[in-house]
Amino acid sequence: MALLTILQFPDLRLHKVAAPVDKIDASIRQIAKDMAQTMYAAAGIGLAATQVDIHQRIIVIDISEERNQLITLINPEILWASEAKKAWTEGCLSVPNIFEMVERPEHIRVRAQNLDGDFFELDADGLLAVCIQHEIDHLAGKVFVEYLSQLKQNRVRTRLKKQARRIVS
Ligand code: K1U
Ligand code: ZN
Repeated sequence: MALLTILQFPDLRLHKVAAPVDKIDASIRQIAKDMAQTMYAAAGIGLAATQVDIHQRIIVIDISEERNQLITLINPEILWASEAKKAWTEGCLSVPNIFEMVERPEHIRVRAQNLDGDFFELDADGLLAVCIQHEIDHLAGKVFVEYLSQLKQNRVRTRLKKQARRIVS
């Protein structure tokens, strides 16, 4: 297993669109394992392959407090999203120390494949629904700060630049 490097916003590679996985083989299973290890090491609740510069439709998620309920979604697609929306505070391992409210559909149904290639459907609400939508956005090259007003996005960029300067000095 290996820890992967997480790309940091505004790295342009975060905006690449991920391709579908056509064969779920040993190399895909290894990527998913490494992604899970990277997510746990970074204390995140989700990670999309895009964030580790792998542009294939692979997501790992674990929202459990015990950190023992790993969900791997290969080729995830949202089948249905509720009209009802809810705002949650989101964070992102690619945008460190920035937490902002984003409004998204409250309930979703997702279809994906597991590591054996079997299709499954998942109904999600609450934090799981938020996290799945956030990760599927990454696969489309979208970072959560893009939901914010231009003014807030500029403030985020300024805060990230200041953080980076603090780390260097
Ligand atoms: O995509 C990522 O970078 C992972 C991200 C997932 C996420 C968290 C919160 C809302 C939507 C998506 C994180 O894990 S950020 C760090 C974190 O553990 C966290 C932040 C806020 C609330 C709960 C957890
Ligand atoms: Zn993220």
